Amino acid sequence: MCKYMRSLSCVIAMFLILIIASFAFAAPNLLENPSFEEVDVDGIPVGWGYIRSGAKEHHMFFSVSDEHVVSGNYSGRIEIVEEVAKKREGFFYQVVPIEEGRLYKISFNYLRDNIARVMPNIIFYESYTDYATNVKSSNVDTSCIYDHSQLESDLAWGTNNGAINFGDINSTPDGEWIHRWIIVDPPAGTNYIGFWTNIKGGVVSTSRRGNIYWDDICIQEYVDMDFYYSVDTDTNTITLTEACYPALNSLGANYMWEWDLGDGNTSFDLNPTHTYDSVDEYTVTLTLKKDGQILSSVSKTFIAIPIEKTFVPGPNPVSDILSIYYDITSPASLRVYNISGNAVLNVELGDSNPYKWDLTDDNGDRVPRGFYIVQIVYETGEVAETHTVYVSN
Ligand SMILES: [Ca+2]
Repeated sequence: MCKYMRSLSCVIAMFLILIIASFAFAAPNLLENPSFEEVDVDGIPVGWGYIRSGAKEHHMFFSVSDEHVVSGNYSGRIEIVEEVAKKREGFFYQVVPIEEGRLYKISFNYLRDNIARVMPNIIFYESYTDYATNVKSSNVDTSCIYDHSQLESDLAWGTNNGAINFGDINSTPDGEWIHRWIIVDPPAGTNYIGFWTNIKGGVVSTSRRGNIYWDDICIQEYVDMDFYYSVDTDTNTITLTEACYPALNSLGANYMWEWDLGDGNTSFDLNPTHTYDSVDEYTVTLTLKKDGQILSSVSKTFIAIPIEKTFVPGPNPVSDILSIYYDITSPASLRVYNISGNAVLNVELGDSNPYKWDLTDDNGDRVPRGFYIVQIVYETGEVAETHTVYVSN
């Protein structure tokens, strides 16, 4: 057992503490006329097909409205006219080509005015020529739902007849714009996504008349951008590791990623390593481009703290065992304090190097998650060095 097996003095170690994460997405909208601003001579929004079923032409009308809008001058409006005691259903729809193996985010807004059921539908097609000529995917299940905005407690995205949908049956009040989004993971073989702004006027109440308004609908490619970091205190480098879904290196040759390391350096590696050379706050941004256009990005801000080492605790953050390599010149003890300054550990150093702390305190209890002050203190009372360590769980 050698107390002084490593000489670490005057080496700069790099510790990074994550502060915040922020996200930005800029993928183009695949829909035509997503805000219903372009209107043809018949008063129908350009780019949107419309279908009525169970209703004759004078039972249901498709148009735009300038009474209720989220943006611009118009929204898409479907009006149900009281008349027929049978199932009536109507929707604006649009179908867009997509790429296999990608996520897509669909966001939309609707406002109900005495409409019994609002039922947006997302349909996956293997092939699509028109409303009557297409092949739907037969593998739609809840695994196609990657994420979605929070829903009222009586609502849930589910599957029905090969589509993803939910039925808002009076879950939301009349007269208010409701904003929602969902991220879908289409089944293999899907080449088109259709979005149906479905309403069902007659199923719940056969005598209702009312309007439904839709505005600012968006279908965009989505990459769930994320990365994490680890610090190697032996080589004094940080390794940034992409944790995106789909994985960046699975996307194809027309995709390119770039790391802005926040100190003027950039990297095009998948998992770059880097050393910062001064104490500062750095924002690392991972940006993904497709065909030269920014698709999405994620940023995280760190504080980098370079220090001279009498000892090196790692890994940091730690969730299991904290290894403390030390280089002391006379008998000393290791002391750990919580962020309130209360001592949680006090042990003499000397029998083994590194000292391995199992994250339990002097009473043998596991310390809670949080920041801890780790010090080596000589018998004389002189503090050799202080480090901050984050116990992550
Ligand atoms: Ca609009």
